[in-house]
Amino acid sequence: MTSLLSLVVVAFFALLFCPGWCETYHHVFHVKEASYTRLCRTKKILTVNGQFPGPTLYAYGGDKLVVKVYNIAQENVTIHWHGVKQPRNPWSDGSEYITQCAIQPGSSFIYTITFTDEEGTLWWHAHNDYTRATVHGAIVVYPRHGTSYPFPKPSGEVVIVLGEWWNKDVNTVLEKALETGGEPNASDSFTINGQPGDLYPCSKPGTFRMLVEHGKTYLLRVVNAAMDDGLFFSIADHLLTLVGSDGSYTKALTTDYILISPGETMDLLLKANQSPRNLYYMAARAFSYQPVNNIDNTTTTAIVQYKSHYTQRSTNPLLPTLPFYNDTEAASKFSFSIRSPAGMHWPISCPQRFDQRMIIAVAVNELECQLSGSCEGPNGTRLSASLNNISFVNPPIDILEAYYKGINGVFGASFPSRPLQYYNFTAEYQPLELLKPRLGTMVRVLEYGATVEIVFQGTSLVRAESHPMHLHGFSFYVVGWGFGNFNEKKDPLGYNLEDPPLKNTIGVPRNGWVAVRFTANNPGVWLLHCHLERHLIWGMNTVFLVKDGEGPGTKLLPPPPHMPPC
Ligand SMILES: *[C@@H]1O[C@H](CO)[C@@H](O)[C@H](O)[C@H]1NC(C)=O
Ligand SMILES: *[C@@H]1O[C@H](CO)[C@@H](O)[C@H](O)[C@H]1NC(C)=O
Ligand SMILES: *[C@@H]1O[C@H](CO)[C@@H](O)[C@H](O)[C@H]1NC(C)=O
Ligand SMILES: *[C@@H]1O[C@H](CO)[C@@H](O)[C@H](O)[C@H]1NC(C)=O
Ligand SMILES: *[C@@H]1O[C@H](CO)[C@@H](O)[C@H](O)[C@H]1NC(C)=O
Ligand SMILES: *[C@@H]1O[C@H](CO)[C@@H](O)[C@H](O)[C@H]1NC(C)=O
Ligand SMILES: *[C@@H]1O[C@H](CO)[C@@H](O)[C@H](O)[C@H]1NC(C)=O
Ligand SMILES: [Cu+2]
Repeated sequence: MTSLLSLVVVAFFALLFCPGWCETYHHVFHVKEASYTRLCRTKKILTVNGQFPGPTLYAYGGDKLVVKVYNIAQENVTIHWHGVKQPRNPWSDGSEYITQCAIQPGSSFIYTITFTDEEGTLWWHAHNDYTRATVHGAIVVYPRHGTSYPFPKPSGEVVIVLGEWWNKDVNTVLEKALETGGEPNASDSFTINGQPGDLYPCSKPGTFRMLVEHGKTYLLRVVNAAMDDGLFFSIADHLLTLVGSDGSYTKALTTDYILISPGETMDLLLKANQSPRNLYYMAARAFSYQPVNNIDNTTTTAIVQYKSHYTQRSTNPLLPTLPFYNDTEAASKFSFSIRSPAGMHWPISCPQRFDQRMIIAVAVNELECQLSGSCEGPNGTRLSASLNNISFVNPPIDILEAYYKGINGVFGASFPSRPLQYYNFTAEYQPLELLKPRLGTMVRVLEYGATVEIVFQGTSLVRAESHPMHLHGFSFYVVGWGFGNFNEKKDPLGYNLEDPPLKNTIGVPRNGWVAVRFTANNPGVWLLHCHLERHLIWGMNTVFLVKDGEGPGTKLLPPPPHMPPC
């Protein structure tokens, strides 16, 4: 009798999450070193299955992937499935010190990746130290069986992974930065599908080529897997039509360039409607406010080539014009034009009211130098970063384990819902006494089902920058943004609650703010962080601990049999 009842309950939830046919697919990832030659030199990098970028995973809406990760390299690794909500199962989220300890050399771990409403393009990447520089790949989620895209089916599709290449070993870059307290060295090139492209030395033969047929439309699934820079991206003489981002569809938005922050994905339709006789570059370049000598100001390219015997291969491809590297207007204009489809077939579930509003000040900070000499941060200090003035300190064991087993002393629960101190967040000059953060391992506890608004307030402490904020375990609706300080009385009046885009990563405008809303209906332990890797390393993160709900299907799942030990 009970088993019959539980069968009915299971069938009910299977139908709820998976009205069509859903499948489970198995994959094996071997994390290992491989030799790659770029920019005239050969070096060993950490890869999955020897590939850079790593393998693309394919699924249909509602499917499940099971990935067994063997670490046969010399260093620790964890893998995060960026943008997959993983309902009730943070055990497979892959963030080191938050939901698991590292998979150490010689050991393995099985991740279960459960898709629900995600469709479009997502990605996976390592989530410890600087390993994600080369350990990453795309996830393609086709429409759930029996459904279709909200746009005409394209004739073909191509995954475009934007990345970075360092001539030095990335671990050395990180170690050096942490040791000296200064900025990590900028990369030596950006890459498109692992290739720097024609404008870099020794790179022409490998340049990625996309072949198109005149008159056809293609879907570009663009992922920004770069570590430290947003990227402007464009294709010479061609318009791009955005139709999806971060695993959700959008209203069609036609543009001649896009801005894509680290962590974001963009699904773009490309109509091959220009002269087949020319070659066209697709190109990407940094969007950054780093001091001039600290940014990689180079341009990566790939070639769009028409399948036609008329193509004059000897001609130089046309280069698109990209916005200038510090063009805030161009960045915000694109980012905040994105909208949800929000029609009858694509209902949105944006909370119209909220149980709590959090205001989170996002800041770069300074700490005292701990070297005998002076550090390489501003004025001889050591660089740091914080959310609401708390610079996150990694705990000795992961927070999820401590929460699940009731182990005390690993984290505190007092992450403030507002800045403890109000100041002119975006002032041109900041008082020096504000620059030093508190250190701590603080989480914010959320009740199951609470509707939450977060206003990310950019600050000019140390240096005003644009911060791509990413939340694990959820997507959120981006309901408002502006420059300057958030005004709690006036600014909410201008919110878009009609067709806000559903995202998992959003760039906080430089010296500005952005407001997002979500429902805390996914019990577990979920990381919130800036997706600029150097800021994450410096502590620009916190954790939401979402409590269990009352009813069936609202509680954290038990851990798999073998979690990696610390
Ligand atoms: C960083 O760049 C500086 C100057 O170009 C160089 O001297 C230093 O060796 C680099 N450090 C690393 C770790 O790449
Ligand atoms: C960055 O590159 C662009 C185009 O290649 C160039 O116009 C600009 O002067 C460069 N900026 C710096 C700071 O090097
Ligand atoms: C953008 O860069 C240019 C040249 O490097 C500089 O003159 C200008 O002040 C910068 N703008 C901002 C807002 O930083
Ligand atoms: C905050 O600083 C900005 C930039 O310097 C300035 O324009 C603004 O007036 C200041 N706001 C207040 C309330 O002082
Ligand atoms: C952050 O906290 C430290 C230590 O309490 C304090 O000195 C500093 O002024 C605070 N900064 C801000 C921006 O609140
Ligand atoms: C560096 O120190 C000078 C002099 O005390 C001060 O004016 C400046 O704001 C400081 N800059 C930073 C980023 O700490
Ligand atoms: C690898 O992970 C283990 C377990 O968390 C940790 O004890 C060790 O220090 C890590 N090694 C490195 C090099 O980070
Ligand atoms: Cu940041």
